[in-house]
Amino acid sequence: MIFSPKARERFQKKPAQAIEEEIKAFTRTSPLNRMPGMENQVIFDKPLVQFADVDDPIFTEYKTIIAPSHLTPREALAKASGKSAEGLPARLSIISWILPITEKTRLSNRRQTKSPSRLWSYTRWYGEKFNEALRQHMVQVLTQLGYLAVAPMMQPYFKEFTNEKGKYSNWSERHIAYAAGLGTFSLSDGFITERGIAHRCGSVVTDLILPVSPRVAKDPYSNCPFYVDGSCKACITRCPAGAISESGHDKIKCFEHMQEPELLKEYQVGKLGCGLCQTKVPCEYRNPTRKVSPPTPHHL
Ligand code: B12
Ligand code: SF4
Ligand code: SF4
Repeated sequence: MIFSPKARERFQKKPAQAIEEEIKAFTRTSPLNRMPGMENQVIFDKPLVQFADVDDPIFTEYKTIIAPSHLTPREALAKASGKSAEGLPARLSIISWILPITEKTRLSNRRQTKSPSRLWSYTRWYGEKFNEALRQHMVQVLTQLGYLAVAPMMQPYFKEFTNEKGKYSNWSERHIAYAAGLGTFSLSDGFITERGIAHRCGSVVTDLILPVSPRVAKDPYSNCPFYVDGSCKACITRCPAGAISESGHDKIKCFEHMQEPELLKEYQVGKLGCGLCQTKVPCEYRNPTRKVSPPTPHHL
């Protein structure tokens, strides 16, 4: 990847705009953002991109909210670059993105009552491969431009653990997205953005200085009507595993429901996903607490 002097200047003078454009262009043009065997069918629509400040105290709070093993972004970059956390530049940023799932895929999953549609499972399997390519691409762009950059989820130190509540990891992409002001959590546990809950997300830590995006949500659950006034609860009846109740999401029941060896074979994917609680619900493709939704469509 070779950058012209003009392109380099764009990253120096307008870094936020240049990063956002790079993520959107990669999503628009990458052959990996296409359903296999259905060349014209994209997996994700136009991404949302925002930035967080690495020294936001919320990242230290995550050591209590999630687990002590959850890395701060400074620790994540230091581990990857072989430096000490203190040896890194004073200002660091996080790039966080949301990849909204297309209408066609959402509609196909709306019709399901027990297991995910083929398109939804393809989004879980091939869509995450695209998400990985996007993480790698952004790290490559930034390092070629002379910046430090790491996608913690792609590092050998990324780990998933299990405790009495179920699975968790040492780099939660949704908690990063929350810090970057992209949305809030919900009754079903999913992350509700201005483009809804049906999405996948990703992030990169860098020493490129980016403007911090404001966190406008009142609290970590304010995009979910259940936590605003006790209403909605559509995800409770939508979940075929009985994993969602007024007390929240049972991660163990959810995980167990997603193990369907016959369907894995039929769809020929490594992981099925499910996402019934993310389709045919008021938060599917918009923030349900907004009276007026932003204009649609948001296709590439
Ligand atoms: C482990 C895992 C699972 C586990 C556990 C999920 C979980 N809730 O943690 C299981 C197998 C159950 C699972 C299921 C699914 N997953 Co999953 N999974 C992950 C993974 C690998 C790690 C998640 C993690 O670290 N969680 C940490 C724990 C602690 O988070 P938590 O319990 O949800 O956190 C709660 C508390 O922190 C609480 N909280 C309490 N106090 C406070 C205070 C503050 C300030 C804040 C911010 C929060 C907070 O809020 C949270 C929500 O209740 C991520 C990828 C990644 N690296 O991020 C994908 C990820 C979370 N999965 C994803 C998806 C899409 C799914 C499925 C829809 C499957 C599918 N693809 O079809 C289902 C959805 C389940 C659901 N109802 O949300 C997406 C989420 C996108 C979204 N729309 O929210 C992710 C981010 C993958 C990605 N790259 O996009 N997953
Ligand atoms: S379906 Fe309703 S209650 Fe459930 S997460 Fe979405 S907005 Fe919240
Ligand atoms: S909570 Fe889990 S099992 Fe239930 S609908 Fe959502 S993804 Fe499926």
